[in-house]
Amino acid sequence: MLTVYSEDHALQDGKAELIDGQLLPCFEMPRRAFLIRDRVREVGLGEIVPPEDFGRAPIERVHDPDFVAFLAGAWDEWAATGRTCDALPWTWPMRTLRQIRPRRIDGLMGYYSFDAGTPITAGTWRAAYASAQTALTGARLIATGEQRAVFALCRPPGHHAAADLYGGYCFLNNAAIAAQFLIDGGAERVAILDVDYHHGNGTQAIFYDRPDVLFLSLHGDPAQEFPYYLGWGDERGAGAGEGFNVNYPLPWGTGFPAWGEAFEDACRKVAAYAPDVLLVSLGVDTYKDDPISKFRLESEDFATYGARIARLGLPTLFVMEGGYAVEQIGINVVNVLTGFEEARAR
Ligand code: SP5
Ligand code: ZN
Repeated sequence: MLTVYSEDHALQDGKAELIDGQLLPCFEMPRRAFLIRDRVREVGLGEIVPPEDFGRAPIERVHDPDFVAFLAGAWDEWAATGRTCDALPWTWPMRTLRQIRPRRIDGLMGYYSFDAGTPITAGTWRAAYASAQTALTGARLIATGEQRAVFALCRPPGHHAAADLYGGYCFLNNAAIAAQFLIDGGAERVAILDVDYHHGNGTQAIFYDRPDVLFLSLHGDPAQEFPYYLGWGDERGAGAGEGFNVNYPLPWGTGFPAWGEAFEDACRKVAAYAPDVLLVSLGVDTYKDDPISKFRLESEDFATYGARIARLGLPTLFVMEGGYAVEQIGINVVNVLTGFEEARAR
C-alpha cells in the first residue's frame, strides 16, 4: 500500500493543552507521525510519497473561506499582540451571547473553536494545510484508479473540525475534504467509517443533511466522553441525509468483542450502501493503553479489523486521525494496514 506523507506535520508542535484542569504537554505531537512513518518503512508496507498541492479551493469546498483565512492568519494576529507563547482560546460565544464574528484574535479564536486543547502555533497553518493536501493526494490516486488503497498519513488530525470550527487537535477536516474532492471528481457515493475513539463530530456535521456521503462512527459514548455534545445514536441525519449518519456510542471499558460487533454492523451498512470509495478515519486511540481514552483493543485486534475492511472489496483511503499511546502507535496503525493488505491478497 502506498503512503502519502509530508514532513510539514512537524510544524504543528504545540506546547500545552488544557486537560483535567491543567496545562499539560500536548498529546498530539510530531513524534506520533514520525513513529508511524518509521513503522511503515520497517515492515515495507510500500512506497512513501509526498503530497501534491491542490491549493485552497478543495479545502474551501468543505470549510468556510472566512474560517480558512482565519486559520491562515491567526498566528500572525496573535503574535502581533506581543505574545510569543502558543495561542489557546479561552472565551466562547455561548448561550445568551451574540453570535457575531469578532475583529480581534482572542474573540475570533472563541468564535471558531470548541475547546482549549488545540493550540495554534507559528507552524499550525502550514502543517494543517499539508495534512489536507496529504488526504487530497490519496483521494486523487484512488479517483484516477492508480491505486486501489492508500494510506494518507495525515497530521494534525481532522475529524473534529467542522465547516467553521476547530478543536479536538483538528483544524481542517482531512477526510471530509478528501470525500468532497471524490464527489466533485464524479463519485456518486462515498462512505466514511470513523474508528477513532472519539466521535467525528466535524465530519458528521459537514455531511449531516446529505445522502451522498454515508458517515459511520464508533466511539466513546458522548454521555461519558469528549466531545460530549454530539455522537448519540439518535443522530441519524437530516432532510435528504436522513438515515445516512450512523453512530455507535460505546461505554468506557469496551473491548474488541463488543467493539467488533458494532464494527461488523457498520461494515454491513457500508456494503449495503455500495459506495464508490470508502474512507477510513483511522484513529488508534481505541488501544488499551491510550493515555486519554478508555477502550481496550489489543494490538492484534487492529489487524483483525483491517482484514474485515479489506473484505468489503472497495477502493479504500485510510486517513490518519488520533492515537496517543505513542510507543505503540506505529505497530497499531500499520497492523490495520497490513491486516488489510494480507486479506486483500487472499
Ligand atoms: C483526533 C483526536 O483523537 N482528538 C481527541 C481530542 C481529545 N481531547 C480531549 C480529551 C479529554 C479526555 N480527558 C481524559 C482525561 C485523562 N486523564
Ligand atoms: Zn480520537
